[in-house]
Amino acid sequence: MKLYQSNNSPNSRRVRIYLAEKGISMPIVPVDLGTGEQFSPAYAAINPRLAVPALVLDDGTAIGEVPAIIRYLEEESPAPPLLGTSPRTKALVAMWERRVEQEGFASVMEAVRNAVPRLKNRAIAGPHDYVQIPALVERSRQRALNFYADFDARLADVPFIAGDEFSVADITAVVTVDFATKAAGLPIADQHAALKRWYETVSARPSMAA
Ligand SMILES: N[C@@H](CCC(=O)N[C@@H](CS)C(=O)NCC(=O)O)C(=O)O
Repeated sequence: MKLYQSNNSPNSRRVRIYLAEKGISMPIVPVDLGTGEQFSPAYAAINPRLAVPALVLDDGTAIGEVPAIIRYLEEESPAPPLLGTSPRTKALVAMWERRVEQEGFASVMEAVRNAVPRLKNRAIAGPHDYVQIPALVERSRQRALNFYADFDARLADVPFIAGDEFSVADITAVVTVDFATKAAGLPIADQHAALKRWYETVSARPSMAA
């Protein structure tokens, strides 16, 4: 197996953290988004969506999309479990991770991609060009702030996003907070004490350096 990824890609970081949590190592192939390597014919043959990360199996099968990559790795290496263990916890992890992705990660991504000058015609990653819509930025930032407030309320009741156990939902949420802080100037506000407590606990895990 090989992982095609980029060091400054938040989606790639989700997989790198997952691999570190599981203790899985594999060859890492860098894809330079700065020079547009994702558009090269060689990479398009691996992932026609022209996005990182992509996992290539020994038989040549290429898997794109972070949740699909993680699903494959979890089936192959179930311990320690990061996608839940029972029907109940598997569903809860899937629900919470999807919520983090849609309400948090996607909002921050939209705020950044519609604002950064070098992404002028690349407001959405993938094979099609989309112009930026500056009016979306403020709404996306508001959605990100609502994500913080809603997940602060959630984390007042439970230690981790999906409940009692650390899971991929926490990985996606940490990547969201770090990306929001660095790329959108949206750190967690002091008033969100539960979210801050959770963030300090989970970001101290060695995997988060990945
Ligand atoms: N839904 C995809 C999103 C992948 C994605 O958007 N990756 C970004 C990097 S974080 C990318 O490849 N960007 C290339 C570009 O902007 O052209 C996934 O889950 O893997």
